[in-house]
Amino acid sequence: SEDYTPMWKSLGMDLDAHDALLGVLGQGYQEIYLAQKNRPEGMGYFDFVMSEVHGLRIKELLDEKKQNRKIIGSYCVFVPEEIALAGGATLVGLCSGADFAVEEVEKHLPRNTCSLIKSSFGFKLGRVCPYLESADMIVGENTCDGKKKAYETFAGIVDNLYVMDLPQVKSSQGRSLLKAEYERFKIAVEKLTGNKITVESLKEGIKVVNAKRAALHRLATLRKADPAPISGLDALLANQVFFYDNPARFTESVNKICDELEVRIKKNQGVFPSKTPRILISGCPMAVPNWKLPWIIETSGAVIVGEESCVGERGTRNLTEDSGKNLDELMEAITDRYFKVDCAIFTPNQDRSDHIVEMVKAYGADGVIHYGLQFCQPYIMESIPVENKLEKIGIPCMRIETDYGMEDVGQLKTRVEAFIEQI
Ligand code: BJ8
Repeated sequence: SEDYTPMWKSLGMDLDAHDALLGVLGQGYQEIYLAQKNRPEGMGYFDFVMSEVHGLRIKELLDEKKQNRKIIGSYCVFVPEEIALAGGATLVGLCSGADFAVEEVEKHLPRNTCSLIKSSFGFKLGRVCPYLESADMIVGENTCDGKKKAYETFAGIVDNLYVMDLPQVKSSQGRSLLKAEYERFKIAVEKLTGNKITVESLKEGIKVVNAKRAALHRLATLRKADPAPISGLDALLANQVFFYDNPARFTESVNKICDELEVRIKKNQGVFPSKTPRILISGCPMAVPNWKLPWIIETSGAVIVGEESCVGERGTRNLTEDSGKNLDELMEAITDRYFKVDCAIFTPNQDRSDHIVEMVKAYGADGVIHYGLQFCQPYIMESIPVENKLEKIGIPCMRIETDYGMEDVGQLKTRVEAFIEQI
């Protein structure tokens, strides 16, 4: 492939550190992804995307910038891509799934901060993320205390941070706050791009994002089959690439895989034999290249059939109503759609545990593995009532707390194997 060194250099990246990162990423991908058997052919597209994740896609973004298009980076599924697209900007996800520049990070953040936040800092401080370096605007959000306070520090490290406030209660006041923040974001996008958002452009943005989510809904539905036609690792990858790829191309590629999976299901073909124990993963989001737990699960005799996660169904569950006749109606519809996201920062958060039960039933899961990142108060706190609720109705649940390190892989594997044997 092309030599992207000059491009990375132009973004001010640390080339040696970046080479090291790409080396680790490539090796991990080889060992975790390419080592899988019976993968759908359509996954070839995602293999290509991953091999070019800091290459071709960045070149595309920089080409867009040359055409005067702005790039907006975000760390949370509450930032509406519909609005970014309507303003003629491209939205990319910035959450990171690997430890980097740990010592440097701990000069800015306490050690007992979750891996996801530390990683975001590490990728910036280590200058190894070309998405972050390409972004014209970085959106942080007031969600958990960790992120909320970390952005105060982050504002001194990057010069283009925009912080979105978010409600914590699903009340009418909470909804009004969300609506007001989306209006404020719309204005910020317009100011950034110099484009006025119109009814037409917002409808088009909604259409593009709905299509992308609908493709993932289709993929999720196909995973109900036994034998499972696609591994959880591969489905997770599609959910991760959702945040980076060109939306139309992503939609087309996922739909192509779905066509292939439909044929597999008809022929009763799967990635694992039928009656393989089926696991639903629930909890904190898994950003690229955080594949640790799914990899452990799927090399321990089980298949993952769903992700109750923001990199998964919690993030993509609902579509946005696009029948509004004016801007306000469309903004109301966007607010309605996002207000349903049942992140653990909300209190109370009954919807989330209801959705977990619903997903167990819909995907025929035999058990739930709750994934909590160490020091993530919201999800770890919720994991206990979630486990209680599931066990009360006879659904086995195991709670895992981990980080991005590899030290606990052996121990986790032993626990996961024991859990799978018992369900
Ligand atoms: S809508 S889940 S993407 S906030 S793991 S940083 S919660 S301490 S990521 Fe999230 Fe938006 Fe919610 Fe989804 Fe804090 Fe927990 Fe760390 Fe987390």
